[in-house]
Order: sequence, then C-alpha cells, then structure tokens
Amino acid sequence: MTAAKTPLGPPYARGAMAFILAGGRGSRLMELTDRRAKPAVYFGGKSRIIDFTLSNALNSGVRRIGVATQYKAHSLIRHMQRGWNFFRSGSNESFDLLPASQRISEDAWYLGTADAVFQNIDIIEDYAPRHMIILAGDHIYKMDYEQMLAQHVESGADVTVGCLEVPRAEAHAFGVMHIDEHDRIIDFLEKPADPPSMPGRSDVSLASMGIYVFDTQYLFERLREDAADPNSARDFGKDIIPAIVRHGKAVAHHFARSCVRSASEKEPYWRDVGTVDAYFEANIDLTDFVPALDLYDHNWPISTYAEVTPPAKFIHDENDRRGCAVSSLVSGGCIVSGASVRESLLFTGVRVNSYSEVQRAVILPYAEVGRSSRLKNVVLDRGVKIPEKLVVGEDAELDAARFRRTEKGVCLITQSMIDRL
Ligand code: ADQ
Ligand code: ADP
Repeated sequence: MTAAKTPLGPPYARGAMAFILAGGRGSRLMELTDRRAKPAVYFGGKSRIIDFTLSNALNSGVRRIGVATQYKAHSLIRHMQRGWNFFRSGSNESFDLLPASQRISEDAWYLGTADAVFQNIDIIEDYAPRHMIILAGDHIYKMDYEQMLAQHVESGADVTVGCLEVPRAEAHAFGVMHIDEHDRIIDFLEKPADPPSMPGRSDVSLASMGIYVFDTQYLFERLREDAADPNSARDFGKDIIPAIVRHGKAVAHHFARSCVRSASEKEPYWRDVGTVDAYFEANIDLTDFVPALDLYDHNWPISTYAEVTPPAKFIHDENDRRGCAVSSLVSGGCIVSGASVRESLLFTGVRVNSYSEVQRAVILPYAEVGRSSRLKNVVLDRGVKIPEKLVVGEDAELDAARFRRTEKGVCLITQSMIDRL
C-alpha cells in the first residue's frame, strides 16, 4: 500500500490528506444526537452534516481522506460506507474509516482531537501525504481547501489555521486569536471566558474554525511531543496550536479568501449548527426565496448517500382536498396527501396525511404526520409517528411538558416522547 511519491507543486490538494475529526457527540443537539454523532445528523433535506466537509474535500481535489469516529458511530459509518466509498486504491486515492479501536493501548480511546490523529500516524505514514488538512466533521460551509494549502506553502508556516470573524458575544465557544499585519498568529486562547476583540472593532473577535494545515512530518513531530506530555489534553485547540504559536510560526487563513459562493450567495456562509435552535434555523433558512446557502450550485455540489426512492408525490385525498407543499424542500419517496406543508423540509420517505397543516418543520426520514394534526416550529426525528389530531406550536406550556422545547420555541420530537403521551 505504500504510495507513489506525492507531487510537490500545485495543485497541493492532490498530494494532501484530509483527516476529518468526527468523534464528538455534539451534546447541545439534545436527543438528535442520542443515537448518532453530530456529523451524522441529517441536514438540508437530503444530506448529513459531514457531507459538507467531505464534499469540500472532494471538490477541492483532495483524494485521500481519513475519518476518525468515536461516539455513536454506527449511523455515521454506515452512511459513509454507502455514499463515500468510491475512491480508487492504487491511484493515490484512499478513504479510511478510523474508529477509535484501541490500537495503541487497550484502554486508550481517542482522548482528544490530537490523539485521534496521533493514534493513526502509522496509517497516514503509509500514504506519505505532503500535507495534512485537519478538519471537523460538524460544520456547514463551502470552502476550497486548495487556497488554504497554497497560502500555507507560500507563507512557510508551520501551521495554518482557518479563521473567521464572529460576534464577540459568541466568541467564548471558539479558539480566539490575535494576528499581526502579515496574518501571523501572535496569541491564541482556547475558549476564553472574556474573549478579546479585533483591533478597533470592539464587538468582533477572530475565531478559529478548528481546521488546520500542516506539513505532515512537522505535525507528527508535534503530536509525538504532545503525547509525551502528561499534562496535555491531547487537543489541537487546547495544546497543539497554542504551543506552535509560542514556539513556531502559526499563520491565519481567512475563510473569506477560500469560501465558495455562487452568484446568489451574498456573504460567506459558515454555521456550527450545534444547538437545536441553530440547527432548526439553518435548515428552515433554506426555504427562503434566495437562501444564504445555495445547495443548487453545480460548481460545488454537496454529495451524499441517497436511497433509490420513487419520486415525491402530492395528491388529492378522497374528499378532493389538495396535498401541497410551498416554499419547501421535499425529498424522494415523500407523499403529501390532502395536507398543507409550508416553509418546511421533508427528508426521504416522509408522509403527511389528510387535513394536516405543517409549517416551519424539519421532518427527518420516514417520519409520518397523522391526519388532522397541526405542527408549527418542529423538528421530527427519524421515523417518528405523529398521532392523529396532535397540535404542536400553539401552547408553549403544554409543548414544554411534552417535548424538548427550546428557548426560541422550537419543539424537538422523538418517538419516545410520543410514546409517553
Ligand atoms: P470545539 O468546537 O470544542 O473546538 P471539539 O469538541 O474539539 O470542538 O471537536 C472538534 C471536532 O473533532 C468535531 O468534529 C468533533 O466531532 C471531533 N472530535 C471531538 N473529540 C474527538 C475525539 N476524541 N476523537 C475524534 N474526534 C473528535 C474546536 C477548536 C476551537 C475552534 C472550534 C471551531 O478547538 O479552537 O474554534 O473547534 O468550531
Ligand atoms: P440510519 O439508520 O439511517 O443510520 P439514524 O441516523 O437515525 O439513521 O441512526 C439511528 C442509529 O440508531 C443507527 O445507528 C441505528 O442502528 C440505531 N438505532 C435504531 N434504533 C435503535 C434503538 N431502538 N435503540 C438503539 N439504537 C437504535
């Protein structure tokens, strides 16, 4: 399996390996991540969250990908085996699923993000990639990693860190950095309680996207050094990046330089859909007349695994009531029968039955809305069977007692919540 020598010049993506960290739970998504890791959570009517990072890698020209999984990985692994296993071995291409498998020691899971890479050094070494692109599997964005690789080579950095501007009030959830006029990172604070702002802009901070480019050999040296430190949390944000900022050359790569936008996208789009509210809003925003995220851009397709299904169908019921969906994204295998659906996303195989009214709903695969129900501002988990005449979104107190109701009034509904009614 030893690789042919990887090319040294551009395009750099061809000689690089993308390593996607997909092991975290994403606990703020509540019951949505009870049985699946955050990267496996469904998004956008047809895909899963990790499809965005995988598609970015593929569209950027990367042909070696490793995905480290840990928490509740079955759904994620099955999705990738079905949809992403098309790389050709023997032609500098590879796709490796890397579950934490106690390869180094019998009691060592992936302790942190850096450990997830460290434990796979032997596998990576075999492929001899010139650069490593370390990515997270849990963000929604479109980005050309080739641009970041090119900057990394041109600047001679030890590590290049993807960054973007965020409101200072939200920056405590990120790694926050100071840079000089040449984009060199001069200070890096992981999740500071009181985040510093950007010079002259008191309400904005410069945040790490949690994505990094390294020369492979340099990364291995840092990881081995880190593994020998008993005080390390084995995490890129907590340990590896701050140490390089102190002792080496860390450079910031601005997302605006490499984000991919179609003609209709006005602003660079990046979302961490880490809470139920953020998840709901990012999905429902896709039903806008001109959404902030364009999923229909042929130049940067978001690939996924999709079952072969019959077409979506909209039918009159026996009383000639029209089944319709407007301002909505409807996937294959759905049937809307004598019901009205507005500003919603229907994933594969969803049924909405007669006399029902559905508005602002994210309905995951194979869920079914029983007759005469009225649902507003809801997320229905996969396979949920909503009974007849259920009303959600009209009585805040009742909703909060029955379902997972967020601060912004969104109800997440799982089958076990329905079973308890
Ligand atoms: P966090 O958002 O806290 O900070 P973290 O929990 O480290 O991110 O997870 C990053 C990625 O690694 C996620 O995709 C997660 O699924 C995965 N992951 C977590 N633990 C893992 C493990 N043990 N094994 C394998 N995969 C694992 C990071 C950076 C911040 C930066 C934000 C941007 O530390 O500096 O600002 O990302 O979101
Ligand atoms: P998919 O089945 O398409 O992967 P999900 O993302 O909803 O869909 O994944 C659900 C995960 O939960 C799968 O790994 C599945 O095997 C698992 N699962 C399904 N039913 C149960 C159950 N009753 N208890 C525990 N795990 C379950």
